[in-house]
Amino acid sequence: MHPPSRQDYISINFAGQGSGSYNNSKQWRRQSCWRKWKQLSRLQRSLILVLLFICGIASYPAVTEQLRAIWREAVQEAFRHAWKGYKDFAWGHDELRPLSKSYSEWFGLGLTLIDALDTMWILGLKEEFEEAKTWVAAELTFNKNVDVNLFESTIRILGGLLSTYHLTGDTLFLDKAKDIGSRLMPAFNTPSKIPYSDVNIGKGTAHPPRWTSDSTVAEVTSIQLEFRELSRLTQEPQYQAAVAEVMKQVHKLDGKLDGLVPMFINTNNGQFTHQGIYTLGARADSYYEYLLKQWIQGGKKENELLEDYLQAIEGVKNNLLQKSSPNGLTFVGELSHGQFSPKMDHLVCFLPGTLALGAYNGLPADHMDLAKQLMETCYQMYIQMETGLSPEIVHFNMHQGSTRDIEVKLADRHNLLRPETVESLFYLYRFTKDQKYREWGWRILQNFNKYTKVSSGGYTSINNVRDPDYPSPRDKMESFFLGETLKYLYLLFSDDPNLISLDQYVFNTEAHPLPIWPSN
Ligand code: DMJ
Repeated sequence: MHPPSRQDYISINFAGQGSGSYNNSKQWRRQSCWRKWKQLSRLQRSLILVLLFICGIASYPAVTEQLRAIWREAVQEAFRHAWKGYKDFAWGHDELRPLSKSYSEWFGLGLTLIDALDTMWILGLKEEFEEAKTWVAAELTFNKNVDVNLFESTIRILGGLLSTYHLTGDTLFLDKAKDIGSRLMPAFNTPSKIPYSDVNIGKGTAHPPRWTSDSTVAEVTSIQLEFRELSRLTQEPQYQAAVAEVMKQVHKLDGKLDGLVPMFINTNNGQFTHQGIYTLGARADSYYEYLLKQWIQGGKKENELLEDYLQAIEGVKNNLLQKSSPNGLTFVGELSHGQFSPKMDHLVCFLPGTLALGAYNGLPADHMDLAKQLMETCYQMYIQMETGLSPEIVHFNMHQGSTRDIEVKLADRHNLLRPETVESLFYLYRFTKDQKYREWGWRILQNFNKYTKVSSGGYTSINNVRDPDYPSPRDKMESFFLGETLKYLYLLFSDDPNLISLDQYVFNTEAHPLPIWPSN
């Protein structure tokens, strides 16, 4: 690992006047300037000050634009570095292992490459995009005897192919999307129509995990944007029908608490299991995100989705929201059989962005207030750590007399290069134009560069965000670092609100933009 290679400062040189005995010491220059200033009349001085003030104001946008351009270039540079590692050591495989200069397979489908396609397009990395496209055309086949996770392959592969089709207009990606979409359909052949977690895309068989017949609630309710879009594009209704059936059932189910859902659902009887535990983190998170986003995707007409979303946000406020001590950070904890736990996953940091998106789309203004408070908390989860990177899970102190707001257990100190905080920063900046959100994102990017960049190429997850001397690299670059984290950072630093306009697109939970459906 090495520190960031770029130093982002602007250096300005004043040309000195030549003279016989050249004295250019700082002190001499300062005295000489001061003498000249004193010789000016009061009017002259005032005029100069006014001029300087006007120049300052006039040049401010240009200077800040120059800075943003530097930040965007830094994201492109980070992407190229990540891509170099992937290309050199993991080309066509699922994930780069940057330290061992090798790769790991999950589904054996070139996951990182597919997840990164639309990021390259958005970042303007045409050369990299073309070589990836050549691989998709020549090598990507789904006719393989492999088990894939329905949710992960939907959000990363189907979502990535659909968004790349929309951005490029190239039907290669639509054809591939249709192929994987139809191969995932056997997952819905269950007694309850709640899909199994795993599908063999070569054999056309599906099954739950070996130890249970349950599926994860977030997984079965966060595949809808992609399958609905596939139906719209192909005019084949079976994809939309399958995922709508899941939403219809979940809408009616008992076992919710003020709109909050348990984490598991049984594929035989369609009922929630492991009831009484409520979280906005792992296994439930994107259920809430997709309620809002499906409503937006479909033109804000599907009232049940909106009702469920609004009720759930009230459920969060009434049951999971607390403030930490001593500094009063607002956080979202968890509830287990009536017992509150001040535990918050980094995954929950999608929520400020989702709340802000809802408020932008006409939902209550206090959703935006809450978004801003939670955004601050998520940022604190980074800067209060010694590396300036968030751990996977934090616990907040709530008792009087605490000296720090955030505690991290030994087992929770890892950082997987996750996107949720920079994702929310992107939304908050788009809707408020408050520059602080960009500055926070810039600091986070610098910390990724400092502690997770591997010199031979790629970035790595780390084990310990609290040890800047040895963050203990894990030797894995998750595909979402390219699919999501770097994409959201680039969009955060972009001044063009039409670069993926939020009036035209809705991002799936893997940061792949899908079109909002035209009203006709
Ligand atoms: C991604 O695959 C998606 O963002 C998902 O919704 C949550 N987990 C990872 C990123 O953290």
